[in-house]
Amino acid sequence: MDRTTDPWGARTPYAPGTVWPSRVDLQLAAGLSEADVQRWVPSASLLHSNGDAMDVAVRDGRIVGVRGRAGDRVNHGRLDIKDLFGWQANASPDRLTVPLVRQGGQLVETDWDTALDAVAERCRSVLEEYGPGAVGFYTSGQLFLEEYYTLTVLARAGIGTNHLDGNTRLCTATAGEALKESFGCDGQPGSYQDIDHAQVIALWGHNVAECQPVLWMRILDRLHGADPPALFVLDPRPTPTAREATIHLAPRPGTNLALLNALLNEIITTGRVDHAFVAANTVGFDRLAERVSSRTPEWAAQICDIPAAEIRRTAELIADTDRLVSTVLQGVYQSHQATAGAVQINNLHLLRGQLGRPGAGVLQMNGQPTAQNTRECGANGDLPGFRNWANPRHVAELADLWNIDPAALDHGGPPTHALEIFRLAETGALKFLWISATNPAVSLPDLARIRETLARPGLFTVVQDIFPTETTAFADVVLPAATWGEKTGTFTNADRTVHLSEQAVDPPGQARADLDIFLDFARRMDLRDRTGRPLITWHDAPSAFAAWQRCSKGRPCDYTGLSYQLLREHGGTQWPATPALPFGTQRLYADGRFWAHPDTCETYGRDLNTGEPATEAEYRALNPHGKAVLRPADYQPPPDSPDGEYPLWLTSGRTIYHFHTRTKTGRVPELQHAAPEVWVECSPADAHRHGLTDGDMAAVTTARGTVTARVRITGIREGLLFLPFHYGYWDHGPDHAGSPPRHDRAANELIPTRLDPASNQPVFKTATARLAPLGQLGQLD
Ligand SMILES: Nc1nc2c(c(=O)[nH]1)N[C@H]1C(S)=C(S)[C@@H](COP(=O)(O)OP(=O)(O)OC[C@H]3O[C@@H](n4cnc5c(=O)[nH]c(N)nc54)[C@H](O)[C@@H]3O)O[C@H]1N2
Ligand SMILES: Nc1nc2c(c(=O)[nH]1)N[C@H]1C(S)=C(S)[C@@H](COP(=O)(O)OP(=O)(O)OC[C@H]3O[C@@H](n4cnc5c(=O)[nH]c(N)nc54)[C@H](O)[C@@H]3O)O[C@H]1N2
Ligand SMILES: [Mo]
Repeated sequence: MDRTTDPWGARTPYAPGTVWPSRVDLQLAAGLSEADVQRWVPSASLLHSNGDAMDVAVRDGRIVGVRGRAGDRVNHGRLDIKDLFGWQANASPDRLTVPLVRQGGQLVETDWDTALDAVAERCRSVLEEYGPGAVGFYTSGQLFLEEYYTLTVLARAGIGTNHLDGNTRLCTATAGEALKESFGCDGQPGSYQDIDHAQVIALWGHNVAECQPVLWMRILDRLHGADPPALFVLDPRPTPTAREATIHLAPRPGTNLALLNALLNEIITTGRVDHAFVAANTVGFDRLAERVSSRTPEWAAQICDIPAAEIRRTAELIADTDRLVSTVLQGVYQSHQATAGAVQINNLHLLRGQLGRPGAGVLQMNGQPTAQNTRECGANGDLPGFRNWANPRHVAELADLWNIDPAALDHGGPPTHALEIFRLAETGALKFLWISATNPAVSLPDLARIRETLARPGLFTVVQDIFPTETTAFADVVLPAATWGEKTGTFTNADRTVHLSEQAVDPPGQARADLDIFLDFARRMDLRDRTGRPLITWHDAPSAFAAWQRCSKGRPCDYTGLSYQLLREHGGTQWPATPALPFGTQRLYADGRFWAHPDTCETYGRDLNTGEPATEAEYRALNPHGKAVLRPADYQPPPDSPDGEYPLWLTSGRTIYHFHTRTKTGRVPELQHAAPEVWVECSPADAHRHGLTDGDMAAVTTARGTVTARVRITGIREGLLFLPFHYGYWDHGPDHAGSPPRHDRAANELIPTRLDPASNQPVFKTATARLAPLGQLGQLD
């Protein structure tokens, strides 16, 4: 079977409450069989958040394939096509293999000592002249736990800066915030096993078929088995996910909250609330009921452009079951009123008591493979261990652990978010920016502005990557990293499953593990605690893991029961895992105990529409006993909506074949061949109106820029365009000699900078644009 044309492979149907049958997926280099493999090294997928466990095949010191692990709780042996083929990127001839420093405008090769001394010297001089507020770190959702924790201690305790965030800000900041607002603390309530029991599965803005294909295989196998669940999909596009839906609603972009408020109202007015659960486990019911009381299906129908009868049918479907699983992703997190919307999905589960039982759970999904670790280790604009920056006792706990003065961690406000870090760089306030394992010159909104910022002469930029990218092109120092398969560490998927990923082969050339790079930098900076001892007391992945375990102790993400050995033997294990419960915890909140008590919660909450934080006193008054909080939010129309100049909505997202800015998947022949160039999806009516047919080249223009793309006519909502955001410029082909590069391919040329007020996650999904046949656009002829 060719998995590039049949991405989900053969079905293994199963009935509710039974074990998902295993199916082992294998891909080896051409001509090799399993007998040719000399070693199998345990790891898990690093190309999405599902955490699919696999063994990496090694022969003669090279990676020659992968095989899914049948015994792992997450994937039961399956792998998706990015994983089946993606390992080939590790051996690309254009990997970064030596450090580079900028000299006379050019990046030239150098050795590690020269490169890291240059970085440390600049960092020290910026600190002396401007203080820690001039130093920033922008990291990833793709490193390992040990690396994030080290970076966090280095940046927050060592340098003393508040400016540390991850690209998780673009990805799952809203997931974290929505969990904090409803349950007091980050941490995924549900478990993938809930799919095995569900009667109704609701996918909110989540194209799981393309983005978590193995989770989709699990859902597909239920759909093909006895007593299948009903599937609800909310997405304005007819995705492969939507095609299998019992009910597919395709709302106007940016209107999730209107629909959700109508669903909540319908559940309340039709007497479907589980009042016993609500009374025992929540606060805020009366306020929520009052706020949604006028939000009828007819009201939402006008806003969402969906028939009211469909909204009623949806309310019945999701409220007439005792086993509801929801997943939420970027169609909510990157859309208008992101946190407000995601929180209403939590509310829906709380009103119905759909939490903490087999088949009753909510998955506020992650996207990136290690985004959970960025968040729990505090490399994301939060404090490690889901501690509350506004709670002095939590701050003191960290200061104690790191043996530093608590004042060094008190910056009078929350940690700086990524877009603010870039704004500080733009204004010149930030002088030193270290970017690791992310490619902002393609993935941030409003790229022209990002390029200008990165090119500022007063900004010293360190970029740590495995390939030359659009971002390394702006760097003052480029550090070549080792990656998955070439280094050891742990990471945690979207349902809290921790995997150990072990080194299988040597990194290419002089490339070094990100952990070693951070540790080496910390040594060169001579970072000390308050008694003058080295601040960072660990030296490799296992000792970094042990340090993190101490930090996680007693917190919701408790890792103290885990060890590399346990992970090796037991495979994926869900935190919290304590010495008493070393094999982990399947569901959070099964006992109705939340991490929401004022003394333990991660946040005192905020207004979902303004982001205005509540004080400790206000939170204590609202939630003295630490129950789940039902937080309402009113629908507000999106600030930009189609007009005469930009008459269409523009959204963006993913295809199954590529990962993000394609630095890996673009170098894999099978994947690149399957999706070689950027396209724009539009409806038949919009194509016709613009004189376009399938395959024509068209220009998509917003107030920010123009992208040229091939037209793909689909059943997408009329009035909406979709661009994949995968295509930047590293393989754009040679420009005409001497002419400046044309920035006409990346979706983010077009996206303005707008943030969700509660999570500060950029709104990538609701821009407005116009479409034109390329021939009519004079300057691009
Ligand atoms: N193949 C592949 N898989 C991946 C990734 C990848 O790059 N490629 N990346 C990983 C990462 S980091 C992430 S975050 C996840 C993302 O996974 P998803 O969130 O599933 O992917 P997206 O395509 O970004 O967005 C999902 C859907 O949101 C819809 N949408 C747009 N606007 C709205 C709206 O206003 N309302 C609603 N309800 N829906 C809307 C889009 O039509 C789109 O189909 O995927 C992960 N998995
Ligand atoms: N318009 C639009 N924009 C979006 C989105 C969207 O849906 N629409 N989605 C957003 C989301 S959800 C996300 S997650 C971001 C993703 O955006 P990015 O994080 O910028 O995307 P990647 O291409 O994954 O970048 C990761 C970089 O790390 C490098 N790398 C890989 N492995 C390693 C390693 O082990 N060590 C080091 N040092 N480097 C490594 C890769 O080569 C690559 O350059 O994009 C966001 N931007
Ligand atoms: Mo993401």
